[in-house]
Amino acid sequence: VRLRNALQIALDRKDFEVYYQPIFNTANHTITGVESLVRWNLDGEFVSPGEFIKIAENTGQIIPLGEQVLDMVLADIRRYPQLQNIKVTVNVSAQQLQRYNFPKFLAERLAFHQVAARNLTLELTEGVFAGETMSTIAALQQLRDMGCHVAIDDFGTGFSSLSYLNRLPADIIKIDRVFTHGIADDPELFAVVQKIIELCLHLQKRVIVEGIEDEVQLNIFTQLGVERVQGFFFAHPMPIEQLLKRLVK
Ligand code: G
Ligand code: G
Ligand code: MN
Ligand code: NA
Repeated sequence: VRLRNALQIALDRKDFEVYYQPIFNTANHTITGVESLVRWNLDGEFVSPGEFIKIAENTGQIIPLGEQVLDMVLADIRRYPQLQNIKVTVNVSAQQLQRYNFPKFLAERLAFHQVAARNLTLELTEGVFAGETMSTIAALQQLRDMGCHVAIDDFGTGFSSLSYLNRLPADIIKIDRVFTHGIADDPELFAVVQKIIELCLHLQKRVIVEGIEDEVQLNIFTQLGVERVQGFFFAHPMPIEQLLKRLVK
């Protein structure tokens, strides 16, 4: 309850900021995109999004929070042309798709900020397919029809999934970092991940591997044909000012 109240005050005061974690091309290690990640500075300390996002999802506060994040990201894209040449992803919770007409809201915000839909990728976890599947799939298809890209986040951790991979209206599959962390010393896990990646590429989904923390992991995934990676080995999430320095170079 305490965190919920604090969250409401933070929403009213717009106390949130957005950090960006770069996504890299394995071929030449250039930045091809960034994932936006909300940050909440409460009395000088960051509250973990893992903690407050869950609360916001349970209380419905995820709706206004998601709107504030989206507005901050779109304002950044509009303001910094460097962000218009790369893909910017925004995490979207299932509730945002299920509780109201998210595609319509997004279209309004894109128009307001004068940002093109193709600049934006929406990241949804497999969990969105747990309930109201038909309306969710319809909403995702609508987002793609608008010109946005859709990514499935944390792939492999949900209840899913291979059985409907081909039916998901998604352009991008983000392989969860639990697979990345185990891959170097678990041959069975390696075999599973290899098959998942093969299948994704066969279905012409772009694959992004998350949680790359060392060169061994990077080399393994590069050899498996992965072209996009994200993780602390390359860069942590960072404020926009820091990101801009890396984009100029
Ligand atoms: O940034 P960090 O790794 O601590 O994020 C923890 C979790 O919070 C991740 O699962 C991430 O997807 C989620 N998250 C971060 N920013 C946002 C956001 O703006 N919206 C939603 N819905 N989830 C987010
Ligand atoms: O669930 P989602 O993929 O949206 O979570 C994104 C979060 O993962 C970010 O908040 C970021 O802090 C975290 N993250 C990004 N790269 C790494 C990494 O290499 N290792 C670990 N442990 N976490 C990471
Ligand atoms: Mn994500
Ligand atoms: Na993830």
